[in-house]
Amino acid sequence: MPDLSITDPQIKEAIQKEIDRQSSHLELIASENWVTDAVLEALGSPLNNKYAEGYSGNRYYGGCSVIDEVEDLANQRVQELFGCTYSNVQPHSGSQANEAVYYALLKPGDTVLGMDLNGGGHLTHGSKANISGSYYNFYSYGIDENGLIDYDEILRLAKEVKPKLIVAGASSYPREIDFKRLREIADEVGALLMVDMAHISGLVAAGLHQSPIPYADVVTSTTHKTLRGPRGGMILSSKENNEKYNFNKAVFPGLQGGPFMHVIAAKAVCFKEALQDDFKDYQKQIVKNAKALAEGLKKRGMNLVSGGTDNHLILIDLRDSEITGKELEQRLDEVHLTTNKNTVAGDTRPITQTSGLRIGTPAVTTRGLKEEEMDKIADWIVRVFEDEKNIPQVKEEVMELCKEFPLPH
Ligand code: DSN
Repeated sequence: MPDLSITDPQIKEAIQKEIDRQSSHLELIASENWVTDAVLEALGSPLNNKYAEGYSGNRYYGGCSVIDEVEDLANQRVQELFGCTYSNVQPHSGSQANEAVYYALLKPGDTVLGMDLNGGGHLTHGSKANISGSYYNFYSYGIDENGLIDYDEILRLAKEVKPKLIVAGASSYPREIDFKRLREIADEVGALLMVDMAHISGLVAAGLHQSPIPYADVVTSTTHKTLRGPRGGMILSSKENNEKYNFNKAVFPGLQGGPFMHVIAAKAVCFKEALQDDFKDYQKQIVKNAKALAEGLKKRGMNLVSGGTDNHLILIDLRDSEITGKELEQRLDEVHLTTNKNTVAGDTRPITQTSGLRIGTPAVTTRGLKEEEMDKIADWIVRVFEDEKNIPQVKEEVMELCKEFPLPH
């Protein structure tokens, strides 16, 4: 077979350019990571070629015996990893997993209580711009003046709006979430509880964050953030709940057609990696790095939402600054520090500008950076924030560090 450089030099070149960009930049987007060569090998395998609509032992296509083995392995491993009795590894993304759960549990117009986008929630937690906010009657809870989830306020709201479902979990909340308390609130108002643990699933797998599994009726996640697997989603629950709500049917044929078997194989590889002891060490380092970065930013005068972090991410609060989230993101891009602008609670700027900047440590931790380097990153962010004239010098220093820490493969 001819190489891609012969059959499609434009795409080959684009891939090489992206590899070069990833090598020469520090990746600080909280939802991104580096996968192992093993995960990439499964993703690039001929399993891509197989249609397998249905589930193991009950497919709509012939030739699925090997595919069944792969999907069974993925399910066994993820259930061992998170201590649950049901999983569905077919959702193509976290958003698809969330929509499938809504489809299984709700009817259009049903009332749901989820976390507001500005407080840290995800688009699929009821944003008007998303199908969730359009098909279902979503109400939102946010964070208090200290940047923390106010559980009493959630209870008050839940009593007022009487949701059928409470959605917990977040995309930009830097603190640990109390799932036990949310279960109590759900029980008090007779609601179901769904937890979207996409951002923190690696921390949960390593036992560094309270697991939602014992408390939620159903848990969704992506597989590519702290969990460090291929891009994709999954649903976790109990056998009994799947019998009751039929999550499988909601995923297929409800929402999706054929599963991406190469991605499911890569998920299986990721779950095996996450079951190893060194995965726990990796997750511990992610949190140590985030704390060191938060301290480095704070001691240099930056405001952080909630004053710090318990997990893998930090949210810089720029509401008092003339510089918007977008401007800081652009300045940091120039020095090869990749971050993303983010709305924050009380944000008065448009979503295209924002008053926040989200920073995460999973990818740089995979690259081998530790607390010492986190302090350097804090210093660079603050120098670039304070004066654009520092950009050329900081860029040089960032690129030097990138050379010291080559990509893991
Ligand atoms: N888009 C993801 C993130 O960056 O957090 C959430 O799905």
